[in-house]
Amino acid sequence: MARTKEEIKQFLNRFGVGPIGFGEVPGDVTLYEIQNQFPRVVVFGYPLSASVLATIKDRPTLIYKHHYKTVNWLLDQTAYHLVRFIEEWGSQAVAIPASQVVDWKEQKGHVSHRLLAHEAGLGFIGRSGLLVHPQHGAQVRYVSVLTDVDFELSKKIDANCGTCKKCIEVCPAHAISEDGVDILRCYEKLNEFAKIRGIGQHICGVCVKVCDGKN
Ligand code: B12
Ligand code: SF4
Ligand code: SF4
Repeated sequence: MARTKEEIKQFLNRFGVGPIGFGEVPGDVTLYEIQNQFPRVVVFGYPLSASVLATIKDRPTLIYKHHYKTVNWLLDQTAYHLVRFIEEWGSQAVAIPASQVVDWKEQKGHVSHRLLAHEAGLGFIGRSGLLVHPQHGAQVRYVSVLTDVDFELSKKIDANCGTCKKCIEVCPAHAISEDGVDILRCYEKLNEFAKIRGIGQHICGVCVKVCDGKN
């Protein structure tokens, strides 16, 4: 069993991925379109470039938009390769798109990477609503591969933001408070940003930039 986990890690390391976690898919989780019930999940991420994040002040920059798309592409490509790797063992796996909306009204993906990343021991959900990794903070984008491979689970991280309030202070939509994020407010601001020439995506990056895991 442990061997399987190590083999997956070694395989992913060939692609230069960052954090990798192994979790259980909660029984009550809603999966859009996917019929099979996969009991396990491998979640992994690529850290964002510090130099690209440094270009962000109070709105997304064009280079951040490009980086966002590049990292999503890398995540989807690597997840595809991991699915093939697992299928060659005769097991099943499905890659959840890095950033695809399937329910526009509720703004939901096939399943939440943040929820699964928390299950896979990669961090805690911070005040910003983002998944905060102990070393990288929120500066990682994630992807999930659901599978029936029965590997050993990673230990969940039981931590929180403590006294940090950095994202509350900088959010251009004033959407973050001590109690969490008002996602509607955030979404309205991201709608505004999407109209900036050349951006065209619901992105921002301000809460990501300040959450560097150094508090
Ligand atoms: C649609 C979407 C949006 C919508 C918001 C929708 C929403 N309600 O969350 C909009 C367009 C507004 C948006 C904005 C942003 N997004 Co977005 N988005 C998505 C997408 C495609 C689907 C999210 C979804 O299904 N949400 C539904 C709800 C139910 O799930 P959730 O919010 O993800 O998870 C919550 C619950 O599960 C719960 N929860 C889970 N475990 C636990 C445990 C405990 C103890 C508790 C209390 C709660 C709890 O809290 C979670 C966080 O609020 C995901 C990709 C994906 N498939 O996950 C990316 C994703 C969430 N986005 C991401 C990012 C980075 C952003 C932005 C910073 C934009 C940018 N790239 O510049 C902002 C940040 C907004 C914010 N502060 O949260 C990253 C987050 C990475 C990270 N480190 O956390 C993701 C995971 C994409 C990726 N591949 O990495 N996004
Ligand atoms: S910036 Fe600070 S308060 Fe905000 S999510 Fe990150 S650790 Fe939590
Ligand atoms: S993505 Fe931007 S607007 Fe949304 S919560 Fe983060 S800082 Fe605020």
